[in-house]
Amino acid sequence: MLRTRRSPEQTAGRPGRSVPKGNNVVAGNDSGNVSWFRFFPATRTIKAGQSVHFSIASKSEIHTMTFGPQPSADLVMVQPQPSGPPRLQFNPFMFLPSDPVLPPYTASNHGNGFLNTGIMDTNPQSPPPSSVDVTFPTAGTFRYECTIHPGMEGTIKVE
Ligand SMILES: [Cu+2]
Repeated sequence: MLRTRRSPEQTAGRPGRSVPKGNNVVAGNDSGNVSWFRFFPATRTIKAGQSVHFSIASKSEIHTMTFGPQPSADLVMVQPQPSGPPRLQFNPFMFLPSDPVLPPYTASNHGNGFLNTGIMDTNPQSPPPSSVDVTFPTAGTFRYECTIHPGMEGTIKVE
């Protein structure tokens, strides 16, 4: 009998096992002490007018789904003061939702296609949500990134 052996890379963690079905995208995944800074699946295809249900699986990380231009590479904003030390402030464009209620994504939100879910986490005691729905009324290919983890990116294809 012929058997297929899996390499250690294929069996360790196996993030592919967690790929959700339907119009779901899951950010991150924990596997033992390893956190996967990826979106599952990396590309999700939906029909125009449908919504994507973004959620977070990682118990140890926070993530955002941010469309359009990335707000800034700087997690912390430095504001010089007339006197004394500069004021340090977390960049709200990275952490907070772009809108009080997320509107449909049209690639021209805020004039430049910016839409940020804001931080999500899995802690029910904390203010950030663990899931967000975004509706895509028009066809197109829309890239998004996590502002917290450079290189953590995904694509929504709307047909
Ligand atoms: Cu992230």
